[in-house]
Amino acid sequence: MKYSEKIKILKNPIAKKLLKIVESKQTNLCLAADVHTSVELLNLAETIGPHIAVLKTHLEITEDWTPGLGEKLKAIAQKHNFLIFEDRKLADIGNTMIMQYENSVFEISKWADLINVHPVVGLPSIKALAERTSTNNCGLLLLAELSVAGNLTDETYKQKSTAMATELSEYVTGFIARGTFPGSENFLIMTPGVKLEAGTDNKGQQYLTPATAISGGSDLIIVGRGIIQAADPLAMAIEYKKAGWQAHLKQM
Ligand code: 6AU
Repeated sequence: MKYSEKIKILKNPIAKKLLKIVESKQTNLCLAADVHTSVELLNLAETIGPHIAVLKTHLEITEDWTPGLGEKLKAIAQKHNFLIFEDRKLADIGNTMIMQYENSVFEISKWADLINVHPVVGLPSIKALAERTSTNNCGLLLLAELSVAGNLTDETYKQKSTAMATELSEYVTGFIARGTFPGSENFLIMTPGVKLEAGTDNKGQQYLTPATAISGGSDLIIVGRGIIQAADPLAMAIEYKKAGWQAHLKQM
C-alpha cells in the first residue's frame, strides 16, 4: 500500500505525521544512533538527518548525557524534518513508567516523539502511560515482535498486542515487529534487525534485508550497525535509504 493511502487509515496523529515525512523525504529509514558520546550523537543527527524519517536514541548508552541534550537533538530534528524515537523499552507498572518518562535526568517527555513499551505489562499500565505521553504529542510503539533468536513473542503475544493497540488506538502509533501480522494493518510497523546482507551477529540479533522487511509489510526499517559501523556512515545511510525506498516502490 502507498504511504499516502495508509495515512488515511491510521488513527494516531503521530503515525500520520511520520508517514507524511516518509513521503515527502522519500525515506523509510530510521537510524539507530547507538553511539556513546553526545558529540557522536549530534553529529549523526546533523549529517544523516536529511536522509532519515526517524532518529532512534538509546539515552542510557550516552556516557556524557547532560540536561538539554534532548532539546539540542530536537532542534536538529526540526531543521531536517525527522522524528526522535527513544528506544527506552519501558516495562513496569504504570506509575513507574510515567516517572521514567517524565522525571529522570534524561527529560524524555521534553523531546521524544515516540517511545516504546513492552505489551507484557498489560493494558491498564500502558493506558496510564499513554494518557501522559499523549499530552506531549509523543506516540507509543508496542514491542509486539522482537528480532532476536529465542524471544518469547509468539503468535498469541502478537494477537494480544494488536487487541491492546486497537483498544488504545488513539495513542498507539505502531508496532516494533518483523512484518505485518493479523490485526496490525491499522498501525505502523517499524522493523529492527535490518542489514544489506541477511545474517546474525553472534549475540542473538537476526538480520533481514531492507527488501525482505518491506515486502513483509514493514513501513520503516531500523538500521544501526549497518550504518554507524560503516567506514562512511553518511554514504551507507544513503545506500539504505535507496534500498528501503526501492523496496517500497516495488510493492506498488
Ligand atoms: O541494527 P543493529 O542490530 O545495530 O541495531 C538494532 C537496534 C538496536 C536495538 O536495541 C533495536 O534496534 N531493536 C529493537 C527496538 C528498536 O525496539 C527491538 C528488537 O527486537 N530488536 C532490536 O534490535 O538499537
